[in-house]
Amino acid sequence: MTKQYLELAQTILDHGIEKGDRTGTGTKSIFGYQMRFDLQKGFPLLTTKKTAFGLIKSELLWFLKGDTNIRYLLENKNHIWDEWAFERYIATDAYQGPDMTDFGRRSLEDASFKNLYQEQMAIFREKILTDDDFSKTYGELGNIYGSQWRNWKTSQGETIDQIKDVIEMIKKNPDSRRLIVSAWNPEDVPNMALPPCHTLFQFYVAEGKLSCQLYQRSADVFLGVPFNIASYALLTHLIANETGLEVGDFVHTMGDAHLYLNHMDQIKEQLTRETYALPELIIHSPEKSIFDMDKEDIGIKAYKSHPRIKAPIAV
Ligand code: DHF
Ligand code: TMP
Repeated sequence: MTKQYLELAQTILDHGIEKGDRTGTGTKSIFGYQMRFDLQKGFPLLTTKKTAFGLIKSELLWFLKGDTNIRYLLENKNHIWDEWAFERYIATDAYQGPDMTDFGRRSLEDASFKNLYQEQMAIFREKILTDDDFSKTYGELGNIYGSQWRNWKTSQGETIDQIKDVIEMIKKNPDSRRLIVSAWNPEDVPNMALPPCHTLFQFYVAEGKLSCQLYQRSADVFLGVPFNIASYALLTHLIANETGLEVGDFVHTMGDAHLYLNHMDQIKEQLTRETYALPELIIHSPEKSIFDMDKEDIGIKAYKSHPRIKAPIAV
């Protein structure tokens, strides 16, 4: 698995085209790429860089709850969505602190600004955790994944629970070619903190095994992709458990697959590292419904990896 990931990175280094992007960071990018991981051969968590499975798990459980407010993530010490909630907050009149325009880029270039930003971010996090009214308004990321997966709004004023429906369909009609969940809702895209990167996924059942294919429109290969692979592998395991199937393949299809220009040293370091055997996923309480799973119910065994490599995230 790790080898396939490194091959993707090497392909972008060799053939990627330098391209500007929304965040102003700059990328090397290719368009259209596919990887396939046999989930029977171990759980696809990168071994050439320590990858935080705990964060991947709490983010997925958060999506599955239909939650789009970062308070739950903060309660679980998960900060991967903080910047996008903060970005929305500073654009409102409620924010009265120093100018935070372009905080992501400026904090990389200016150490004293970085201090100022970290102070404001710390205040923001504390308020999200302690002030109910504040968190209801400013902890919200809009109708991102959780909302589209569990509460897709219809033109009739009803909601569709795509996850519940797809589980029912897998059980009743496993041969169906319509086993799809879409997070891309064109009407809602303008109101999201970040339009869904993992846009649409489809399940496939054959010989008692459940496979899943994801279409990811935009893929940050150094930071986002290791999380995305493990997250969809975990989702496939959970849905297979729920529907009484074994796991099959996770197929990862990407649109714009890019390496940010400030991740080049980090990815090159990773490319020098040897791979280890993959860990194993353990579902401790397989009898539980997917909707009642807690983080204690899911674990990873025998994860051996090289140390973490830090990299700045493009906001
Ligand atoms: N924006 C960009 N530019 N890239 C992303 O991958 C991305 N992902 C988002 C939201 N916006 C994004 C949600 N997922 C990290 C990983 C996934 C993620 C957001 C952030 C991340 O920063 N990972 C670091 C630190 C993890 C930690 O806190 O320990 C890593 O080293 O993996
Ligand atoms: P974009 O909306 O301009 O495409 O920017 C989104 C960035 O975030 C892009 O670099 C892709 C990255 N990303 C991932 O790779 N995986 C994710 O799960 C998320 C949410 C974002």
